[in-house]
Amino acid sequence: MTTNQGVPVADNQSSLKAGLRGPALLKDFILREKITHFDHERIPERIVHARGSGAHGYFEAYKPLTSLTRAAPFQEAGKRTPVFVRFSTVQGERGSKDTARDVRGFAVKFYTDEGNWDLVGNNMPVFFIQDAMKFPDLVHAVKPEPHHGMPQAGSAHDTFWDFVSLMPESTHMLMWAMSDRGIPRSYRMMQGFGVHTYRFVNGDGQSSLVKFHWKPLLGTHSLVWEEAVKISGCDPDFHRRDLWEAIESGAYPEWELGVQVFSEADADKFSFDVLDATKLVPEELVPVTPIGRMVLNRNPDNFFAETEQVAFCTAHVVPGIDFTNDPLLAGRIHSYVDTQISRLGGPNFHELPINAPLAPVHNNQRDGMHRQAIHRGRVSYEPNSLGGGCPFQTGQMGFVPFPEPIQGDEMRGKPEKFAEHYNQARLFFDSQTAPEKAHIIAAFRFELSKVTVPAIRTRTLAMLRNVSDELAGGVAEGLGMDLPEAMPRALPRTPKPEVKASPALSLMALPGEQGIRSRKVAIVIADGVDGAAVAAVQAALAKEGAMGRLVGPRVGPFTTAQGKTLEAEASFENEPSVLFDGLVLPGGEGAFAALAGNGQVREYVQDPYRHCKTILALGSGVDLLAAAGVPTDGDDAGLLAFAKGKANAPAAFVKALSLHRHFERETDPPRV
Ligand code: HDE
Repeated sequence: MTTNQGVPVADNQSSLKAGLRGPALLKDFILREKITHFDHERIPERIVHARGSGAHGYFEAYKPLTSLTRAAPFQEAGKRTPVFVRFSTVQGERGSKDTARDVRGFAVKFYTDEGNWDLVGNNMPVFFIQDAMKFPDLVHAVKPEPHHGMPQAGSAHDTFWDFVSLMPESTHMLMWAMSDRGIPRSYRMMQGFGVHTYRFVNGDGQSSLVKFHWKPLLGTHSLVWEEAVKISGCDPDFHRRDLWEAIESGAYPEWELGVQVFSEADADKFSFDVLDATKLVPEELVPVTPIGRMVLNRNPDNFFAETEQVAFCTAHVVPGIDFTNDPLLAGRIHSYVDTQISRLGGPNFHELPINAPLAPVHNNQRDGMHRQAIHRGRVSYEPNSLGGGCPFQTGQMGFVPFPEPIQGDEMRGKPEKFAEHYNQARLFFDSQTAPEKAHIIAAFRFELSKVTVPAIRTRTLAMLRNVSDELAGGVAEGLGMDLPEAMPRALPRTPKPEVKASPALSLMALPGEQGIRSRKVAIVIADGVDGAAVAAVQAALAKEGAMGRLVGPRVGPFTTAQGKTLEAEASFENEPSVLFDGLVLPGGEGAFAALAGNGQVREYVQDPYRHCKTILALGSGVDLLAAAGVPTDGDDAGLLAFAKGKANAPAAFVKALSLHRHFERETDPPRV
């Protein structure tokens, strides 16, 4: 062990004192160096997206896209570009819970051959506001209220709803945020979107407009609200742990990158403006073409050095990728570099290993806080002759901005199509399945029930009336309110939307291609449990890449009916059933009788039932269901109860588990 100066440390246990019971001495430079460094261990957290988790991986192109773009990752089939991805929540502070109802960040840094490209997106394809001018207002409104610093990581409070109910442009995004997308099951099970319309530019300088989509191979899946609330108590790191464990176990999460490509002429004809980030381009209007896949296969070595210090910037584009005039994007191009300077303590954050491009860097920028590079020689200017002219500019080989013609006079304002706020909100709501609609209504009801100022609730309902009376009526009923008049619209005539229903907007549209891979199932054991049934279920799960975890009244060994020992890895107390995707009560003569009277065990069984998860009960396990008040007589595809056992029960369980949830069981309020 040494000090930071490389001096060997003889004693790392005690400070230097004048006598064993005497005062500590100022000259103890070893103690002072250690404490001073410790005092400065924290850096400012991100203003938004403070809480996040990251992973390394690669992007692999399916085929060359040279006719569309000269961007390095898309030039050859099979070309692999290293990436670092950071997923995040938006509202909460760095230590806040993972399962808050919130938008999730989905930021990808591509270390391309021609420099770093950051695609800094979200898990929702639209945003709350249209113009960067409103971002600080939005964030101030949603963050904990300034007088008392509450609530943490939650939008269910007055200032957020006050702001959004005065900003009808937020209506569409509110639909997404109040939908199940706001409480994903896992970072690995969410879509990602670039949100803004970007440009592809090919080698001839021709440009097309492009929207980016990430599609998870595991499908899109979510939690239910009550489950998310309970998880936030028993495992605030739920999503961080899930991502970490999946990668450690070799179940590498994978996404397909797709693009919607269209021309400016197409865009001009759309009923909405593609520069408006509160609008998406329906897939039924412009299909999504898959262009490659991303695999995350390595956890960071050090959370701080990589996940915390990674600096994503929308300004980081490479030749072949360019911006459009989206006014929200314009603000972001400025903001991200600026924020890194204060967060990472100066302009040299690009030298931190996680931010450094793999492509070589040559320029005449010098000095500044925390400079790592040692520039040699006396030339730090261009043009020069003393350095042989190096480094010299690259001309057409370099980043050449797309020469977009400038139109109009300088002014503050918005194009007319920006004033239509409800067509796509309605499209989203109408395209949801019945349980998803019910969840949206419940989410609005919950959030607004936390709003203390009645006028804010009324104004929000007035806004929702422009989306759907089914939605507004459901929310009003849940709040015991009458429906107000609809909020007046800005445009006298609403542009006619191209698409009336977009099934792709439902989470159910992407069940995934990987079945139950990496899902976690709790298998309850106790003394006397049927060890053969446990083994059969575990084998069936393992075959599909899922994990059966033995949970007991305590951790440690239990004796099976067959006289063998099974080790409970977890207990009812340390891993409540909300942390699992499914539950198995394997049976065994008398195994569960002692548990039936226990309230904690009843809750262990009731929770997955109420959260519409798959449950398998065999033999005496069925009695435990009954003791928990779970009805076993109904027609429920997710509740497999076989009092006399059943040979193919494990296979049936695996099949039912692959459906993720059984919302046909759901009653609201829940019936157990
Ligand atoms: Fe961000 N955003 N943002 N944002 N954002 C930040 O940058 C900002 C917006 C997004 O994992 C900050 O490094 C402005 C849209 C992600 O490190 C900051 C505006 C979208 C992340 C910032 C927006 C995003 C950030 C905070 C409106 C989806 C986390 C710390 C003009 C497309 C990246 C930081 C990570 C982070 C500013 C709007 C996504 C302050 C000014 C729209 C995923 O610079």
